[in-house]
Amino acid sequence: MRVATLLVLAVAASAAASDADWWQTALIYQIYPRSFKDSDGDGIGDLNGITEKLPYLQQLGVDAIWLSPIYLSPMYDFGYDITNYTKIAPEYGTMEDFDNLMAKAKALGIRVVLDYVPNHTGNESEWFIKSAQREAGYENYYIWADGTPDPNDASTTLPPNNWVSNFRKSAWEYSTTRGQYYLHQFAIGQPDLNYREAKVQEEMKNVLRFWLDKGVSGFRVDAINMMYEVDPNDYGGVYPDEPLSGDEDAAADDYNYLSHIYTRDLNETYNVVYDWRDLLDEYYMTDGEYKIMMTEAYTELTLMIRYYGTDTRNGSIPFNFSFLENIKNNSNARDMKLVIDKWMTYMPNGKTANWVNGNHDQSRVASRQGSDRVDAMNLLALLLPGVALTYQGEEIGMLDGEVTWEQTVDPQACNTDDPINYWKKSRDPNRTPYQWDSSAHAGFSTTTGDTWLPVASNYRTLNLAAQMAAEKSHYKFYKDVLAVRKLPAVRAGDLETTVISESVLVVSRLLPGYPGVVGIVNLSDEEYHLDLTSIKLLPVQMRVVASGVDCPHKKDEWMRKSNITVTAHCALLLQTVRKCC
Ligand SMILES: *[C@@H]1O[C@H](CO)[C@@H](O)[C@H](O)[C@H]1NC(C)=O
Ligand SMILES: *[C@@H]1O[C@H](CO)[C@@H](O)[C@H](O)[C@H]1NC(C)=O
Ligand SMILES: *[C@@H]1O[C@H](CO)[C@@H](O)[C@H](O)[C@H]1NC(C)=O
Ligand SMILES: *[C@@H]1O[C@H](CO)[C@@H](O)[C@H](O)[C@H]1NC(C)=O
Ligand SMILES: *[C@@H]1O[C@H](CO)[C@@H](O)[C@H](O)[C@H]1NC(C)=O
Ligand SMILES: *[C@@H]1O[C@H](CO)[C@@H](O)[C@H](O)[C@H]1NC(C)=O
Ligand SMILES: *[C@@H]1O[C@H](CO)[C@@H](O)[C@H](O)[C@H]1NC(C)=O
Ligand SMILES: CC(=O)N[C@H]1CO[C@H](CO)[C@@H](O)[C@@H]1O
Ligand SMILES: [Ca+2]
Ligand SMILES: [Ca+2]
Repeated sequence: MRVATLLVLAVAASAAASDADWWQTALIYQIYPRSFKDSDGDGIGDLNGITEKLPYLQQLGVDAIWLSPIYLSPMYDFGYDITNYTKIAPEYGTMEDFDNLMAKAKALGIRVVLDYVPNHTGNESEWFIKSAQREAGYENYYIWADGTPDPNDASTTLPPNNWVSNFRKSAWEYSTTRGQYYLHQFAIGQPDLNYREAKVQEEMKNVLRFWLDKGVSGFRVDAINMMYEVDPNDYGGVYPDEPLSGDEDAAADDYNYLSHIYTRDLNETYNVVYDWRDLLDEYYMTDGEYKIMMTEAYTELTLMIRYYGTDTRNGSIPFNFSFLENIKNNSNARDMKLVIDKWMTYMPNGKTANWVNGNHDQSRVASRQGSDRVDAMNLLALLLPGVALTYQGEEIGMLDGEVTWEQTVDPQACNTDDPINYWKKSRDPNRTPYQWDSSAHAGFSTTTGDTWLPVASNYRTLNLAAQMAAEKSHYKFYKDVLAVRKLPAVRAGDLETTVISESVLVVSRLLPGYPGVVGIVNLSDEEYHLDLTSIKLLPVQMRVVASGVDCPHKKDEWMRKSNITVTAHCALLLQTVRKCC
């Protein structure tokens, strides 16, 4: 059988995680504050709830938490519509609660990364209200434009052009206060800031400084590639229509109907990201802790790679969503290997890769790929070189919850006005509360009423407490793998991905002078006998250090590389005892 492998040589020399390089191998755990833990029984998760659960995250082994937005907001888009970037949403707590969370996290060795939402504020922001009133100095904080005449009704106007919002329908909303339309690439309550205005750039830098002064370790940056729109001065003073995409499945008011050449991925964006990097580096120079910046952009690979920086400027870590988008429930070992190798090949020299399994916008791994692939996907994300991101609940293999049309609150789903097909657009099912235990509301809340979204009905059997008590569970496997992630071979070793057969992928991490680590996933419904003799660098004897729920193996069991059995859906992690190579 032909064995395809790719070998990526280690670049990082140091194996220890100091304050300078902690981020290069960090496991970052994404918390969606509204759904993590409710400390005061109002049915909504909050900061004190997160603080209460920090010891859990520490024993699990996470390096840093990323909090989805915690700022003052009317919550039309659950915190991504920010009224004030430096105030805490009252339903999540107070600034004192935040300071307390920071102190506890620091004491436990967990770093805190915040969500930064630069593309838009909420429509209740003081800046937006002042801009709508044309208050001196604020006139150009947002993207304003005149309407076009309505041929059928002289008393009214139509939007300035054909641009469509990510959440469907026109991206323009009329402000009676100002007598002009403002742009919103997302919900109506999320007006786009104007980055061609120098004062906006300065204000947004001050937001970064405010939180860095409070001791955060960096930011995850929302929807970065939507930051700039074209300059109307280059188009005769108007914002030009976007061409049709040709997508036949998209209705005229659907985002995919247009090709977004004037509202996405503009070149101006990159310099702003590099400027933010310089600002973060000023703090790094002062306190010696590198501040991470991860940017979210669903775009093509070549544009994505530019966020990393240029020859003369440093940038961010662009999130790679290939795990989410390109690995399907029927992907085989070869497909997975391709996805991994492509990113490793395109990534600029010396930069850090990243692996995202899920987030609050995507269906959960277990729902997307089937529960029997949870261990395999967690193993791959944690074993590959670079930053790994885990969305809350993925460590126990949570499934999407059931949310009826009446219970639906996500604007992306509500905007469909479609009680039958709303679920296709809804992000609510993957935002249902964390399943802590089998008590009422899954231990998420003590409310006597409803939680903000319903708890998934499977919580009585699928919950953390049950998985902690079980001999084998997704949780135990995840924790075992995360412990191995701290080894020098995983932090700094070479990566080799090997397709053994249609359904078996082997990922090894080897570092000269240290024990090596080998992950094996069996994606098929059939049992295999593996012979890894062809992987010359592996020693003959290996020890099981993590064994997934579908594997019969026990931890600490010994295996010979010429004869390894992997049962259906088994994800296995082995460690060599002899030093590599
Ligand atoms: C946010 O609140 C602070 C006071 O806490 C105020 O100084 C600042 O102007 C506000 N910013 C916005 C955008 O409303
Ligand atoms: C903000 O937008 C929402 C719609 O998303 C609307 O209901 C609300 O009235 C707006 N508020 C302000 C202050 O403009
Ligand atoms: C954007 O920048 C790239 C790389 O520098 C360049 O090739 C491209 O022509 C630029 N596009 C525009 C529209 O200026
Ligand atoms: C970019 O970052 C690397 C690693 O932190 C550093 O050595 C280098 O000096 C930085 N380059 C610039 C232009 O800041
Ligand atoms: C991520 O990387 C894959 C290659 O592994 C690439 O095909 C894909 O376009 C990238 N996507 C994003 C959103 O980063
Ligand atoms: C796999 O995905 C396809 C398309 O999304 C879906 O129709 C099918 O039911 C899924 N199968 C499993 C086992 O989840
Ligand atoms: C994968 O699991 C199936 C089903 O148990 C099994 O037949 C097959 O041998 C396994 N593959 C390996 C390499 O062990
Ligand atoms: C993954 C993620 O954070 N997605 C966010 C992108 O931006 C929009 C608008 O701010 C949010 O609705 C998404 O949740
Ligand atoms: Ca609460
Ligand atoms: Ca924008």
